[in-house]
Amino acid sequence: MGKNLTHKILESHLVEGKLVPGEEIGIRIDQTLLQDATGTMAMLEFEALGLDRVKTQCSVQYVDHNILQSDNKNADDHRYLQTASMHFGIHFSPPGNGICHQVHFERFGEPGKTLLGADSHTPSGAGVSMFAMGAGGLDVALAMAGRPYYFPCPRVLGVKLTGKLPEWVSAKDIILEMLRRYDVKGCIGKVVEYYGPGVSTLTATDRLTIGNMGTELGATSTVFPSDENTRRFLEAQGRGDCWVELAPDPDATYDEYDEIDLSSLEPLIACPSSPGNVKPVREVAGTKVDQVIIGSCVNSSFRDLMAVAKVLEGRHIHRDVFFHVNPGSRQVLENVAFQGGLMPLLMAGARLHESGCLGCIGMGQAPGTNQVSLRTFPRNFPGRSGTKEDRIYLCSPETAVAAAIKGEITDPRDLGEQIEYPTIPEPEKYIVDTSSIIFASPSCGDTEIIRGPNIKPLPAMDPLPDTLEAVVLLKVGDNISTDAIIPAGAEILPLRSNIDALSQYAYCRIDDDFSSKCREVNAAVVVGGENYGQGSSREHAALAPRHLGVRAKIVRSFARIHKANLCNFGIVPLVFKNPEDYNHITEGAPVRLEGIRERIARGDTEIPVHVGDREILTLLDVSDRQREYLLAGGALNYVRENLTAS
Ligand code: MIC
Ligand code: SF4
Repeated sequence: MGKNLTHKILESHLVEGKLVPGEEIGIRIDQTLLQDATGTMAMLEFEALGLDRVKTQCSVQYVDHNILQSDNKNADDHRYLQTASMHFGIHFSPPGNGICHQVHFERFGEPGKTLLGADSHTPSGAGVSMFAMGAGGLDVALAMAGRPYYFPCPRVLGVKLTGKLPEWVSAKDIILEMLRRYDVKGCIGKVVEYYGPGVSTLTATDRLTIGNMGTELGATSTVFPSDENTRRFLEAQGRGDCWVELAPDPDATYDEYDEIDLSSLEPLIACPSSPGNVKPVREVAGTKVDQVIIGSCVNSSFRDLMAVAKVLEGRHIHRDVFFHVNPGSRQVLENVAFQGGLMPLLMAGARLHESGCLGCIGMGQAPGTNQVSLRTFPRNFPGRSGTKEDRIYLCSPETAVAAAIKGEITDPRDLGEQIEYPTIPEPEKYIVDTSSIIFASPSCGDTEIIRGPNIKPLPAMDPLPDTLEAVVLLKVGDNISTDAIIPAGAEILPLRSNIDALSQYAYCRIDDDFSSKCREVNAAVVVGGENYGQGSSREHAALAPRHLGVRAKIVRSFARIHKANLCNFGIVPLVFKNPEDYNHITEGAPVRLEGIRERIARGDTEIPVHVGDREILTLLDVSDRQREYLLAGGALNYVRENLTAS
């Protein structure tokens, strides 16, 4: 039986376990990526492991999220990350150089390698055929220390691509079509591997777009073959020497199958407020638009900006539209400028910003009250833009620019009557300017690490008690994202390296008093619905509640990264055995987990929970390693104890 590409890459990196879906496997990690919002904590965790240097082939620290400098905090963090990177042998990409996923794609990604990133959109590495995954900062810190990454072996969904995209339909519409089919939880526990004749019609940038938003499907990763298009891209980046050809066997099999005929696709759009709420653009055409943003780690590439610039040549945007452009990287901006794309953007009325996450993580660019905003971003969770009850739509650059011109949602194919479809060939050679990156070198090891007042040590965490007595302080519904657990935005994001200050904001968008209620009880429990903890990889969504005293969560189902983060920080992740029991729990109910320590230690998978005077059954589906973490009160306690012991 032929092998698919996912299994080939996993097999070549497997250090523990067997490739049986659902069983925990450990794989060797070749490369790691940190960004600043998750990176300060991950760097502190790496420091706590007491090593001199990272043990990976390549580790990179980016600064792209927290680049608004309204006081000392972010700039202090940047200097900490720079000096710590130099000290530990990590390449450092400073603020302004670009968004981690775009820069990693341009400068560091290599076909067939594994990449673990403290950011959920790390599967963007699919653009250059990496096996790339998002994880919590602690898991990435452990990978930087040379330890394997452990996760449940995924099922592989093979998606056969045939045909060729029509004009005005682009890679974003392929992933939106996947989201239309699978919604935000249809690919949990799966790797999506694309194969078939349609693959060769997609450039490396197109594949990045699809891999990036595979995260929104709940997928563990996305995999593409490495072919001539991969080689062409790497050569244009001056990195052709790392190219290898990678493909599934001709008779490869998959756990599940699907097929997309690219020629049959039409422009699609994700409506407020979920990436899975996808409709054909023509169904919402005519909706008045107030803001359009081209940018984020998806659709901010050279191709995307040039396509928009070409459409805008000799035109001006609608007078009621605020039109922003956030380039994905400095390299993108330099190449767009060189190829004449900048003037049409500026003359059309674009507000050109520095390269970074910006409005995607609520760092500026928030829309006004009741205003409709069309963005090429990957996410539109409620309130993430910074505006309450926001109306954010996600679409391709083609659909975005059509709306910018017309002032209303417009099927971009309608532009075709007056405007020729812009075909943007991959440049033969990109302008490659790496002068801003500080590359790791052995001499950097002496660099003194500079810590500003915003860098607070990690709070101590106590081990799990024998019996847990707690109170249900919050009950939430389905698809709660980590943005809802610990929001980002200009006010909160700068506190990521100060857990005590950050934790005051835990669940503040759902219950303003959550943190003060926590102070009144010994320990707290949170109850949730399906796909609890979807979205961002931020371990702060586990760390902050844990600091406040949340010791267990009982939900209908968990998202992968959040569940791993809960174990890493000693919060017991329980799932209702009978989903109906969700209906019988109310906020304020006392909860007792009798003998929880002993039950976890002896490997019980069924955990009885006393809620008020009822007993309900819950399931604990975690690995032996994660049981140790839970008992120790968190992975860091466990690893530290073990490092000391050995
Ligand atoms: C996001 O898109 O939600 C983020 C901000 O990039 C996060 C990381 C974070 O919260 O720092 C992610 O995707 O993991
Ligand atoms: Fe940054 Fe947005 Fe991408 Fe997250 S999704 S890495 S916030 S651009």
